[in-house]
Amino acid sequence: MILSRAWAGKRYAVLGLARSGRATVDALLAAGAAVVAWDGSADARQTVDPRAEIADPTTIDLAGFAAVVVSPGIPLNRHPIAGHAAAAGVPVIGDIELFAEARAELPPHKVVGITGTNGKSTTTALVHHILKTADVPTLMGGNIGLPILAQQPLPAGGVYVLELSSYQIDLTRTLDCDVAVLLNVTPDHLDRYKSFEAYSASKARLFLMQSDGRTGLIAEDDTEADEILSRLEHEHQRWRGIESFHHATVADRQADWPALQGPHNGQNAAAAIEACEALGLDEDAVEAGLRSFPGLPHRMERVAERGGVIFVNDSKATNAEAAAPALASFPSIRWILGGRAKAADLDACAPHFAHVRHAYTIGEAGETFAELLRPHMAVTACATLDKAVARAAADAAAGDTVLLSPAAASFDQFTDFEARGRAFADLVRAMA
Ligand code: UMA
Repeated sequence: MILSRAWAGKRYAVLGLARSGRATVDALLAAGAAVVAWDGSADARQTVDPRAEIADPTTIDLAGFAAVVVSPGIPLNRHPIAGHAAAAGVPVIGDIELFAEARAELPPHKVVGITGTNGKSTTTALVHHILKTADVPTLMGGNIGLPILAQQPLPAGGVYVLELSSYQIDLTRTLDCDVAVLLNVTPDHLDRYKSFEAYSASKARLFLMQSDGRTGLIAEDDTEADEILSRLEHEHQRWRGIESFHHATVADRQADWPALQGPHNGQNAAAAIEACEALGLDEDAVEAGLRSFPGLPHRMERVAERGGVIFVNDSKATNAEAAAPALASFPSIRWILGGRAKAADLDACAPHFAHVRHAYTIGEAGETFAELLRPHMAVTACATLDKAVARAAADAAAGDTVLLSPAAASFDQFTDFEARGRAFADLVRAMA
């Protein structure tokens, strides 16, 4: 567990008791702090009762509290805790800020912070993998699903690689990343922000928290990221230490990195290369990591190859924007798509329709997607994943890719995108 002696004897309120909240309660209690904890769900409250005092911080007197630590999933723009804490003069922070406070007591180390609307999990896992391959002590934390305070501190020379969502950055004041990375900014989470500009400004704060001499890496091939780059330079005079990267610089090397296909992965790889070089790794060590990176489960994950046909699980692609990169990455695709639609069109995928030899639709959106696609390609409405996999595999010839990239949520037929991806992999493996 990562904790700080500075928390001892202080009083904290923790709001939200899922992964980050529970790890926060554990770390604060282990450090000797007093904790009042709350979650809207009674089951979640039970997980910390009676170690923490159970009370709703929006209704208690917060005078004397060191901070209210809220989970990233709490919508601060409309939750009463923001106003209540402000009235009491108590800061609202998150677990990443507690990590920033604990850094002074950790063995000498570096922190890489990675943000962006898309690709941040892959880039985080990739930087972590490259470092591990080079025998650098390292761990991942943050939005990737691993609460940082629950991790064991690294030995001297270690590198903490943090995936940071805008929610987490909003709750952080003093995280001075040795290397900060911004991949891209496109409209997302707009229920949590006043405007796209406000969401974008949240990402930019990762760089404003850095002190002189640190490295900032910003994608040059993303319009809004590039805007942030020029705002940092012109409005904030943040000239030194900021560098840009571009996916095109790695395009001719990507063939050697099986899990990093497509322009979006070119961008993730370009960012990871710059980050690892800023950490002092040599070119050969970085290349070894890029070549052996296994990729993340359910994201363009190659699950089998049979008779020259590749089977790829991209179940994480739950909307058309997320499915487009996979369609761009393979030349001759048998595309399995459908589920619960998030939008009525597949426009984001349209530029890559020429790569699709045949589409196989499933789920609630199956009929609608079939209608949309018929003017552009051959389509078979299959209703269920097992039928779609069997049909696509039977039709496929050497050189084809059978791709599950649904462009829809999974909840009509599966518990989540992971269950859908596992079902696909099981069906593929079960084929003789
Ligand atoms: N809750 C309340 N009151 C509310 C709202 C929520 O009490 O008004 C409670 C819920 O009952 C629940 C808890 O708050 O128990 C939920 O907190 P949470 O959603 O923050 O859950 P965690 O498990 O702590 O997950 C968070 C991140 N979740 C979000 O940002 C929504 C996880 O990112 C992250 O992996 C985890 O911390 C690691 O510490 C997930 C995510 O969806 C993957 N992120 C978004 C994204 O990637 O798009 C930003």
